[in-house]
Amino acid sequence: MNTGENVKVWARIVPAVSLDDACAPPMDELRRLAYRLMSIDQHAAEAVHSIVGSLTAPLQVLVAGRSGVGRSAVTALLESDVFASHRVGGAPVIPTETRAFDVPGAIDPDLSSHCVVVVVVDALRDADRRAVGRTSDHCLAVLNKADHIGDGWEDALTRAAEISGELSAVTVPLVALTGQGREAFFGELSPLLEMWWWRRVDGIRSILERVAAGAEAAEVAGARDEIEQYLRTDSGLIFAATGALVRPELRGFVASAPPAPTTVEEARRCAQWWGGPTQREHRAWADAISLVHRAYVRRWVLLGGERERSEMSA
Ligand SMILES: Nc1nc2c(ncn2[C@@H]2O[C@H](COP(=O)(O)OP(=O)(O)OP(=O)(O)O)[C@@H](O)[C@H]2O)c(=O)[nH]1
Ligand SMILES: [Mg+2]
Repeated sequence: MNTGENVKVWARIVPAVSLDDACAPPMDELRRLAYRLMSIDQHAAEAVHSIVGSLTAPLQVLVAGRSGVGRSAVTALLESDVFASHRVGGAPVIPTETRAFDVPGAIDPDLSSHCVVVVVVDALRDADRRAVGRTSDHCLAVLNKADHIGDGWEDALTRAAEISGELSAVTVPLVALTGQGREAFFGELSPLLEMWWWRRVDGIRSILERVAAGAEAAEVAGARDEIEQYLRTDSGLIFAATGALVRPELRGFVASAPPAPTTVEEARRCAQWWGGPTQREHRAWADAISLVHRAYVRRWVLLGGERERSEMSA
């Protein structure tokens, strides 16, 4: 469930003001890798190009809910000038109205692999809870038609907070027809879309490993080395680890982990925490957790930590 506390998880390794700041340099590194591969292995170069393309491909946000709650109006608001120009890591956002929930004789739409806005109105129904339950953690609830709630905006905010508790999802009041409440709505939706974008980054490493293995099998000299070298660079490692950090199975760890390091001492503490005994016992150790650990060791070195004197390795 999106209860709000995990937003900006991606800024835990590299403190960055905006996602653009965090992702532009590593995306340039990937482009440079593709360029270097062009003279070695055309197939591998194209694969890396398409990875960069997939990062900037449109990001779909589904607008779901029961019939008549205002899905079309909310979709239209997301398509309006203010939000329409919004980009996430270079990717445009495409709002899409789903079929209605709770239509007799029809199966409810599948929301599991998307970023979702669930539109509800006052007086929740089981179908609303079901819709939120279908969305993994990428869901924001909108309490639409807030102009019909109580005596003013304060009442709408209070009701949205109650509904947020009932749904276990961040809920914002909105009047989709007039746009009242849209700043808070867009403000809550952006970090959700950013988390979703980092999921794309999380898939890169395994694709690159496959491309490297393919180059090896095809006996193209040098391509595998180039890719493996990229994966070992500070940029490649930290980018991949940031993607791994947004995995749902690490949510508990991330919540209790030290915040983003800005000093060498803080980075040392992060590296030690992520490399600690409890973490090593977790089934995600060999993959996600050890990757995050190694990224913090790199951050520690980049901030001035001296590798020789330490027992830390990466
Ligand atoms: N008062 C008020 N009415 C709204 C608001 N948003 C939508 N409506 C009205 O609610 C009705 C349904 O809105 P839609 O956006 O068509 O709802 P929908 O969920 O797309 O409906 P279907 O696609 O027909 O199932 C329309 O008459 C809208 O004008 C709102 O914020 N306040
Ligand atoms: Mg509609």
